[in-house]
Amino acid sequence: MVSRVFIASLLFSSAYAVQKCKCLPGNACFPSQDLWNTLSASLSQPLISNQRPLASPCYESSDNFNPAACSSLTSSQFDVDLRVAIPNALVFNNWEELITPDGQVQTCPFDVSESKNGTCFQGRVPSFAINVTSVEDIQHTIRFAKEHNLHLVVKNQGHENLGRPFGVGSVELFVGNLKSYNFSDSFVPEGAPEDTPGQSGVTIQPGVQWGTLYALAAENNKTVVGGIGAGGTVGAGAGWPAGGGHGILSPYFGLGVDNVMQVTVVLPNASHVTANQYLNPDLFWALRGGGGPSFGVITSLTYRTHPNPSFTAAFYEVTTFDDESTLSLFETFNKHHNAIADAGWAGFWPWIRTTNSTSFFLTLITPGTPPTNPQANSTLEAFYSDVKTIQSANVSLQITVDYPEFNQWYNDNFIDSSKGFGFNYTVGDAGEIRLVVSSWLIPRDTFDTNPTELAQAWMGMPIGRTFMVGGGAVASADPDSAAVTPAWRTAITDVTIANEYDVTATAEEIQALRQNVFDQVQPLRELAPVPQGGQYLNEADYLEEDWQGAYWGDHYERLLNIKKEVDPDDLFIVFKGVNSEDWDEQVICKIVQD
Ligand SMILES: Cc1cc2nc3c(=O)[nH]c(=O)nc-3n(C[C@H](O)[C@H](O)[C@H](O)COP(=O)(O)OP(=O)(O)OC[C@H]3O[C@@H](n4cnc5c(N)ncnc54)[C@H](O)[C@@H]3O)c2cc1C
Ligand SMILES: *[C@@H]1O[C@H](CO)[C@@H](O)[C@H](O)[C@H]1NC(C)=O
Ligand SMILES: *[C@@H]1O[C@H](CO)[C@@H](O)[C@H](O)[C@H]1NC(C)=O
Ligand SMILES: *[C@@H]1O[C@H](CO)[C@@H](O)[C@H](O)[C@H]1NC(C)=O
Ligand SMILES: *[C@@H]1O[C@H](CO)[C@@H](O)[C@H](O)[C@H]1NC(C)=O
Ligand SMILES: *[C@@H]1O[C@H](CO)[C@@H](O)[C@H](O)[C@H]1NC(C)=O
Ligand SMILES: *[C@@H]1O[C@H](CO)[C@@H](O)[C@H](O)[C@H]1NC(C)=O
Ligand SMILES: *[C@@H]1O[C@H](CO)[C@@H](O)[C@H](O)[C@H]1NC(C)=O
Ligand SMILES: *[C@@H]1O[C@H](CO)[C@@H](O)[C@H](O)[C@H]1NC(C)=O
Ligand SMILES: CC(=O)N[C@H]1CO[C@H](CO)[C@@H](O)[C@@H]1O
Repeated sequence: MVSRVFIASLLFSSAYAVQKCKCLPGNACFPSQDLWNTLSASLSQPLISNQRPLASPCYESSDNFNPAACSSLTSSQFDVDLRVAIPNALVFNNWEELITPDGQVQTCPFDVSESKNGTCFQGRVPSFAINVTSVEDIQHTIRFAKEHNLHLVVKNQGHENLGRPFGVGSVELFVGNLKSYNFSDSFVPEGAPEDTPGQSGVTIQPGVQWGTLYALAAENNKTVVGGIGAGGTVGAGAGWPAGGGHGILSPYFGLGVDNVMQVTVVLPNASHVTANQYLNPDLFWALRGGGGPSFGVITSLTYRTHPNPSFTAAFYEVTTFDDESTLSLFETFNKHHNAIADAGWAGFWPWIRTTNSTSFFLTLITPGTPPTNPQANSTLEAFYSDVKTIQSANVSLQITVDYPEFNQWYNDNFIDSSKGFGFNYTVGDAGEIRLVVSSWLIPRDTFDTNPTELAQAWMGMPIGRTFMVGGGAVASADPDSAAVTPAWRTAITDVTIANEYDVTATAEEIQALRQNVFDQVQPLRELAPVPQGGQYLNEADYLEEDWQGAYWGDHYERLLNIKKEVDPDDLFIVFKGVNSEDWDEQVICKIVQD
């Protein structure tokens, strides 16, 4: 019912002419219970109907009111492992909520006393979910959604940050339980010429998480280019590669998309196809950076695997106590940045600024113990040495640690938090479960030409989460070999920021936080404008205006053409996704301006 009110206000409050709308619960076109039962009978698991928000058992007005379940869920509501594993929650739960056109924030908070008169709003939580365990589950659902013009969404591990895995009145394909994998020393893409030599690779289903895959790779004495985050719960096989995928091993082995050898996918017409350099090459290109789920539902993906060398890791922390010293520190690092990257170091250089101090951290690795690159030691020591000339800069940590293999470094930084150093002791991940983010890809030239202007931009960011993951193999790949913006090929660092907020935030306050992250990044948009700069699709700014240019640069037109061919009926449109221009923010109605 909520959705009907919403759609009515959308229709009558704007000067737009409506072209076509998805069919929502409450609309006459919505499938009857009998039809849903028929769909359910075709699925491997029972259809989840009347799916409710996580906190719904806490509400007396809910069908599923259950004080015991409420109390258990209340204590685990911030548990990321729970949020990734279930279909009715996202990691960032602000995307479970709906901000209506008249500025109401429709939530279902755990603290019922805070709630809007005890109403658990459905928000953007899909009422119907398919617990996918097979390709056929996806195919049956796609045919059903197409026949009834439903709003179909796809959730994997739910870390995405524009709310795309959910939607008002939507039907959800939950693929997060697909967790098989298979290592091979002789992988040959389907359709390859007969004498094609096999390569070392791993085939995974979407729900395999990076933490799991790193551990499995280590057992096989291999590495895989992957994402990093506390706990390792980001999905390895869907949203991450579809958006590009960057990781600390990227300077050595390329972006995620550069390591994909093959994808299998269920297309919007329900065909299950294989895409690689030989079969469906246009689709293969689009799937590697075009954004999920715009080109279909990925059912498996094969990554190249790499050797598992030893690494030297450097950990460093310096604190400054006045703006002059902070600016000087930032400038100093910016001037050393490219030399450090060129000498083989990769990793993070985040900072956190509070009222009276700024802490700046390095969490870097370079292959080899001692480093294979002869410049590695001296370039970093040169930076350390320059920091000593900055007044009021207090170095509290400066160590190097030898790791016999990659996964031990990963473990010390993201899994075991007992070491007293590493990523977990820097700024960590954005901690809360409600946030808005922004990011910008900084070309290497900008560090050389504008170190002071960049330092001034950092001064305006209370927390910078900065990934030195470009250059090297990322830069040497053909910019047109995958759909990701060509800006990735000249970028050297990806700067990301986030604003966290409370469950009681009003629509106006949320808008102000979105504007705030947008504004923090504005100096970077001006210093490194599209197409030289760009934005990482998987760390997207809600307010980005030229999102087509920022995510894809001059690849957008080709992507749009492929999208129109593969998905002519707009089944898989997402907010700021390919061919979403004429759709409203909630992807309910396609609108054309009068
Ligand atoms: C703590 C944290 C750390 C991160 N670290 C990194 C990092 O180091 N490097 C990096 O590059 N990114 C990183 N990210 C960003 C991450 O890549 C994105 O959030 C990504 O979208 C997560 O994918 P998912 O499968 O876990 O999530 P989901 O939110 O479930 O899915 C992401 C997107 O893919 C779509 N989708 C889901 N399943 C499929 C499918 N089977 N086929 C097609 N589309 C599908 C969804 O609709 C959604 O649009 C990080 C994010 C967080 C929160
Ligand atoms: C809660 O209910 C009261 C009485 O019905 C009403 O006056 C008030 O506006 C409601 N508050 C909210 C936040 O909806
Ligand atoms: C989905 O199916 C799997 C396999 O049967 C099961 O373990 C899991 O509990 C189901 N999830 C939901 C939310 O029904
Ligand atoms: C793994 O791959 C091998 C060879 O590519 C194949 O024979 C085997 O069936 C696969 N196993 C699984 C579980 O997919
Ligand atoms: C693992 O691989 C590395 C090189 O990639 C090699 O040096 C090392 O000996 C291997 N370790 C084992 C236990 O096989
Ligand atoms: C910052 O410095 C001011 C003035 O020296 C002091 O009053 C305040 O308590 C300090 N704040 C913090 C968070 O340390
Ligand atoms: C450089 O080498 C010296 C001597 O081995 C060592 O103490 C120091 O930690 C190294 N520094 C870096 C940044 O690798
Ligand atoms: C400076 O760093 C040292 C450790 O090297 C630490 O003991 C000290 O507290 C720091 N001083 C300030 C003012 O933070
Ligand atoms: C499904 O779509 C693909 C891509 O557009 C097309 O090549 C294929 O022929 C279609 N299959 C069917 C059965 O229509
Ligand atoms: C500073 C920081 O991020 N600390 C975190 C380290 O990791 C544990 C869990 O693994 C968190 O509880 C800490 O908050």
